[in-house]
Amino acid sequence: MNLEIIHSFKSKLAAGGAVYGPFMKALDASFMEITGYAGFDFAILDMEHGPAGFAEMQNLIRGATLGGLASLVRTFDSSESAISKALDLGASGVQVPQIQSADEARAVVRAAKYFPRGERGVCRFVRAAKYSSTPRNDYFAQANEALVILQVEGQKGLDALDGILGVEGFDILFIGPYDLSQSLGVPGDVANPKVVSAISEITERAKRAGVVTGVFADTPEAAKRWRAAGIQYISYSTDVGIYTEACRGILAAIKD
Ligand code: 3PY
Ligand code: MG
Repeated sequence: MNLEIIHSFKSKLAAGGAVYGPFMKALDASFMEITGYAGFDFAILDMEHGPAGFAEMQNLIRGATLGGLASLVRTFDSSESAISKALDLGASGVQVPQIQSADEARAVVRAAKYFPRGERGVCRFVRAAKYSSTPRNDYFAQANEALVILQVEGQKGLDALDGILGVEGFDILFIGPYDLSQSLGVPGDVANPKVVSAISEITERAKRAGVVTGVFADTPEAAKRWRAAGIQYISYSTDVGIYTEACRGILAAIKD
């Protein structure tokens, strides 16, 4: 894990600023470097909807670090192994989908932190500890700095929101508009007033609880709107979506 990157990410948030980054599905670490060199703050390496396994993940994390990006692994679920394997590879943090209760949120924090915050499986012969080169006491203290991001994106999560917001030890509550749209009966229609008002309500409740929020946006207008509403962690589109739009834009500009 790269502490400098984690500290710079956290200090931007603590100063009330915003951080921006795309979800990544591509398996080539060059795209992680490119994303960082282009000026994004973080990348979300997607194990929920992307093809990468853990072996690819470690190279993607290396690429992110070279590009100066915080590497946040979206785990495929909230299991202990999905979380600790991603952190062992040296990710800056984990982003866990579909959190549905305060108990589940507490279990995620327990799996992501060492004593006294949690019960993360202990091994220092991992990339995150420079394969044992980091002195052991330093490693176990530093490792608890890794970011924990919880996704709330369904009716059950909404029903349990106050309990989830009260859990100690996570950094950001992330709202997933797409899954939310499905659970509100308008699948995929993320601009629907039902979805927009649910996101606004979650944001306001999180603000009152002193919790930093994040959201996914796939248009510049949505990203700006949510930033203006006080959301600080703005995940913008995906590597493949950005590439698709760029290809279409180029063709539209050059074809008769
Ligand atoms: C969602 O919108 O459901 C996400 O998980 C992020 O795109
Ligand atoms: Mg989702």
